[in-house]
Amino acid sequence: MKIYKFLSLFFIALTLFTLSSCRTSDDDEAADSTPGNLQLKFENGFNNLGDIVLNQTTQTSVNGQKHQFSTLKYVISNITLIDENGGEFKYHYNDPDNGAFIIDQAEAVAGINYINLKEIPKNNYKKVRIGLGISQSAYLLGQSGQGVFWQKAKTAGMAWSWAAGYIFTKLEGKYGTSSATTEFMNHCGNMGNTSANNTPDLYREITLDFPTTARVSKEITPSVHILADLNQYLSGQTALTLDTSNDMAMGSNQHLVNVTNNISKMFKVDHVHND
Ligand SMILES: [Cu+2]
Repeated sequence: MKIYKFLSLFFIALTLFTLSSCRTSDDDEAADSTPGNLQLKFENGFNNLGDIVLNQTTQTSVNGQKHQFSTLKYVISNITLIDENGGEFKYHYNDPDNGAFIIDQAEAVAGINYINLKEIPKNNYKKVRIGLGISQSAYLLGQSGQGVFWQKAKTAGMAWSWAAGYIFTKLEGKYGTSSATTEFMNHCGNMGNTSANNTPDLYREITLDFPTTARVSKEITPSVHILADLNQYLSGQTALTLDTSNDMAMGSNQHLVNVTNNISKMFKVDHVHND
């Protein structure tokens, strides 16, 4: 009985193998599965108006506060592409040295920050999932497990001591009632090991739909244009007012949890270029 089962499985496997090898030799062209590249473009704006100019573009919050940014940076990691069948391709997941990036408005070129992803399996992708910040799993690999990105984050001012860890989102600028004149600093990030320290985990994963399919192949490098609406910062799901109790906040206190939840809703894919 066992032998019979084994033999029938063996012949099924042999048939499938023969069929599939026929198919590949028949049409080499269509079956070319050479990986390609994909680009993510991040454009920071207020509402639907892109390209925030640091120290200049001023927004009024729902609570009536004028505010502008002098520093606007955040960490993106654990990028996952989701294909039309729901299959997921994880790009250097929990590997900050290769899979984490800093979006810095001061480095934007014509309002755009670029992340270029390489060696992406040829496929038709419908969604992307992005991590805002660095996951606990990645952080707990330890400093030697992410020496390159840790150094990069240090240089960019996106890290505290190793014990406290990364700054996930760094917002600095000025605010006020009639004009933006009072300085603020809101630095969101985890205080090290969140379960050992019993502190909130501010890492967020956000899934974004594509309005059209991104067709990755060796010929086509799709470019996914993401708008980040920074109006969500003070005017998101929790309307926030800056005052002396929270305008110099660093870490993961309740105000910064609210900021994180607000801005985790700020991303949307505006369009996809397939050229
Ligand atoms: Cu575009």
